[in-house]
Amino acid sequence: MKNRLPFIVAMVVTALSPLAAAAQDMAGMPGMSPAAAPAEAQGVGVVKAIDPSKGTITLQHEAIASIRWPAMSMALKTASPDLLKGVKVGDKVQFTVKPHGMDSTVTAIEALQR
Ligand SMILES: [Cu+2]
Repeated sequence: MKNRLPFIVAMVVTALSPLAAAAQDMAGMPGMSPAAAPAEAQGVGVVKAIDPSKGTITLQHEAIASIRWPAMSMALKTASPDLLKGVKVGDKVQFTVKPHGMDSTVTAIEALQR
């Protein structure tokens, strides 16, 4: 994951942007590369851990074809700590992610039927 994600981001940038050459160099640098931030994507996964102090949630998510993410377990930042209140470890969830390499952010999340 740590090695593959920047490559995946670069692939997405290459596919979407005429500024790909410049954007690849800055992929993963928060705020530096608007071209490296494609539209939000929908994912499904299982909550493996929640860290309220960091505002992160670890999801074992399925592959997300639209942003070329393979299935993996990863810790994600959340747009708001409130997002963590409605879910718990073990929940199967549907989530919205704003992909940006290791700084990808969950912007919405809800538990699916248990
Ligand atoms: Cu992932």
